[in-house]
Order: sequence, then C-alpha cells, then structure tokens
Amino acid sequence: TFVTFAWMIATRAARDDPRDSRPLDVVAAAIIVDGRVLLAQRSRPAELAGRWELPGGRVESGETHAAALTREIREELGAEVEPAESVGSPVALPGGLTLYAYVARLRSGTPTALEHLDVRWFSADELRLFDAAEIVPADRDWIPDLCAVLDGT
Ligand code: DCM
Repeated sequence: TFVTFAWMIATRAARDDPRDSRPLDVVAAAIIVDGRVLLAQRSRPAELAGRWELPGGRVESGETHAAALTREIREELGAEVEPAESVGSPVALPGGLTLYAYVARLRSGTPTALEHLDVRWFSADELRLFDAAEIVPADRDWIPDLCAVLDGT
C-alpha cells in the first residue's frame, strides 16, 4: 500500500547506509552484580572513544531485543546474560536509531573488555559522582534510572 511504501522511504532515508535493511533498534545491558552496574568504555568511533556506556549493539533482522542483547554481550564481553525488565525510556540516536536499555542478569562468565577499552563496576554512589561528560551522550539520561535500580537491589 501507499502507506507502507511511504514508510519504507522514510525509514530508509533515516539510515546512514540506504542498503542497510536491519531494524533501527539498538539494545544496551545494565548488568548488575552485588549492587554495582557494569559500564564499558567505548573504543570507537572517534567521537565516542573513551566514553562509558551500557554495553550492547544493533538488533539484527528477525531478532528479539532479548536475543540481540544476549548475543551482543556474548560477543563484546564473553559473558552469558538473561535480559529482564527495561530501564528508563528509549533514547533517539543519530541516524534514526532508537536505543533501549534492559537489566540483564549475569548467568555465567566474567564480563571482559573484548571490544571495549575497559569495563568497570559502579555503585549508585559512584555513578552519581561520575562526570557525565565521560558517559556517552545517549546514556546520560539513564543515570537516575540506574541508581534507582541499584538502590532497590
Ligand atoms: N550506542 C549508544 N549507547 C549505548 C550503546 C550504543 O549510544 N549504550 C550507540 C552507538 C552507535 C549505535 O548505538 O551509534 C550502535 O552501537 P554499536 O556501535 O555499539 O553497535
């Protein structure tokens, strides 16, 4: 139908690469152990390198958010997680992408920086004191939400 056609043009125009037909969703994991949340330090691209984020990545075609999150954490951190409830509100990213965060329970493995520069565990107090400029812009709004989750654990 026309509506579908118009939607295809609109979503394609929003992509960096018009041949990229993947979904526009990005998922990120709040892995929480012993009252601390794991942040990972990005190695790329240049404008985000050195900044801290909730680790995650693009959802592939036909993948649920939970499956994408599990796959990304396995690839990036070498650990097995089980995604749970969402954290905060979705955030609009450049390029028409939307970023979603979920609590993820650590099932096995030790999260390791396989693709990041470093990983670090933060308590709610440490997060509140952390310089927001060191966190990737899209994830900054989630700090109060993450602190609330940590305070409740
Ligand atoms: N991204 C973000 N915050 C996160 C995870 C990802 O802002 N916690 C952004 C960075 C990229 C896009 O999502 O623009 C895709 O992520 P990646 O490059 O890690 O696959």
